[in-house]
Order: sequence, then C-alpha cells, then structure tokens
Amino acid sequence: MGLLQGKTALITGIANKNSIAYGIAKAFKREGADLIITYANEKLRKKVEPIAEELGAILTLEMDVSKDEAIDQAFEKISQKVDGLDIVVHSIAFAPAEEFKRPTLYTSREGFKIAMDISVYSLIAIAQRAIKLMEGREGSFLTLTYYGGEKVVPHYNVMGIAKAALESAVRYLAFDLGKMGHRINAISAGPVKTLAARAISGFHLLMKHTMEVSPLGRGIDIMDVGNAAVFLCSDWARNITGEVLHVDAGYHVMGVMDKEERIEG
Ligand code: 0WD
Repeated sequence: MGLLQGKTALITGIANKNSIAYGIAKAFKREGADLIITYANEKLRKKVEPIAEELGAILTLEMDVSKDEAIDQAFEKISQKVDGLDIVVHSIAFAPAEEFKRPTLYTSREGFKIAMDISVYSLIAIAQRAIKLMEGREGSFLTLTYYGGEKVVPHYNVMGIAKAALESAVRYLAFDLGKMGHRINAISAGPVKTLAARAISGFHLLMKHTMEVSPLGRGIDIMDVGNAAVFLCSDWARNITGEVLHVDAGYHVMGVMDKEERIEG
C-alpha cells in the first residue's frame, strides 16, 4: 500500500514536465494519492491538461493565485468534486523578470509587491480556503523555498526576500494550523532547471557551483523533491510541522566553499 493511499492532494505550480510540482505529483501518484491539479492560466492549460491526464488526476482546473475570486471559484469547484482535502502543495513563485536583472537595491515597489503577493501571500490565501475542506482530517501543507531566502545568492534578489518571508509564514501558519491538527512544512530545494529558474541570470553557473561544493558533489532532481514531499505529507511525519527540509545534496551546511578540498579530500 502506498504511503499516501486514501489521501486527496491538491497540487499547484505545474507548468510543464520540468516543474518541481510535476515531480511531486508523480511521487504522490505512485504512493496512491488522488490528485487535483491546478494551472495558472488559460495559456498553461494546453500544457498541463495532458500531464494531468497522464497522472490520472481526478480534477484539473485553473487557479490564478493573484486573484481572491479566482481562488474562491477554484475551491468551489473542488468542494463539488471531493468530500475533503488531505494535502495541499504550493509550488508557486513569481517576480517580474527585470527584478532579476538589476541589483536588489533598485527593486521597484511594484516588483516587490508582485513577488510577495504571488510567492508568499498566495500560500496564506490558499490555506484560508483549504482548511474548510480539511475538517475532521489531519491536513498537511507543503511549500517550496530556496537557500536564497537564508543567505545572499547573487541575482536572486527580491525572490530571496520573498523566500525569507515564505519560510517565516510557514512557521506562523504552523502555529495557527496546529490548533486544527494540520501541519505545514517547506522543502528548500537545490537548483533545478525549470521555467521559473530560467529568469535568474547566471543560473547554470549556480547549478554548477552547487554541484561542485555540496557534500554529496551532485545536483538534485524533481523526483528527489517528490520523494521528500511524500514523506512530509504522509502520516510518517505527523509530528513534523513548521520545518524547512533541505533537499540540496547538503549544500546548505557548507561554510567555506572550496571545490578542490571536496574533490581531494
Ligand atoms: O531551482 C529551482 N527551480 C527551485 C525552485 C529551487 C528551489 C525552490 N524553487 C521553488 C520556486 O521558487 C517555486 O516556489 O519551487 C517552486 C516551483 O518552481 P519551479 O518548479 O522551479 O518553476 P515552474 O516550473 O516555472 O513553476 C512555477 C509556477 C509557474 O510557472 P511559470 O513559469 O508559468 O511562472 O508557478 C506558477 C506557474 O505555474 N505560478 C502561478 N500559479 C498560479 N497563479 C502564478 C499565479 N499567479 N504565477 C506563477
């Protein structure tokens, strides 16, 4: 029997088969979960519908998290389809491309607002609706973050600020959701080549550097994240909440980064 047998999971943030959320959905499916898959807009529909079909999703629908009414409408449709929800995966982030091209010092007010709204507030907005479908269950929320929220990663800029806020939101929400018996955690994933990652200048150098200096000396893939997500959203993790789990081949434990040392040692 799969680790998520009998659970219904809402998965956001699949843009294509490179998306981290796709790895999570695949792993969830393997473990027996029923999947509800959302896509951001009409443009992504054509890409996401065949993926959802391949995964045997029980419902596939649009949910643009920048609008409260759109989130309400999506949850209305979800509540018509299922009795309840056990798992919600928030795998969404966005900042205007210009914000990755100039120093953080010159972040625009609008760019800051958009990054925080789509990448952080959306988690809170989704949680507000999802808890209504989690009554009587031990629900589990999961979001995706990156090391750039803890330390300076050149070019990550306003998204680093947003990830720091997101990780803090996970802790505050853990407190509120815990009273209802629900959990929330984050996975801090190492760099993965996705659509969102392409917006960040020098991303390939970042990937190379991470692979060279991380303790395991390799990169990660979306199934690494998917498998960790299965654990965090399963009953095996029922006393883990407010946590940020790094799936990064150990990169975050390094202080001095000397690739020669790792290779020769
Ligand atoms: O190296 C990486 N790729 C890492 C990504 C390392 C560590 C963390 N992450 C995080 C990202 O910051 C994000 O929170 O993982 C999450 C998923 O990102 P991803 O899988 O790297 O990127 P992608 O495949 O592009 O999926 C992100 C999706 C959007 O894709 P596009 O590229 O179309 O912006 O977020 C969704 C959308 O599907 N999204 C929205 N969904 C609903 N409403 C919205 C929106 N308004 N905006 C973006």
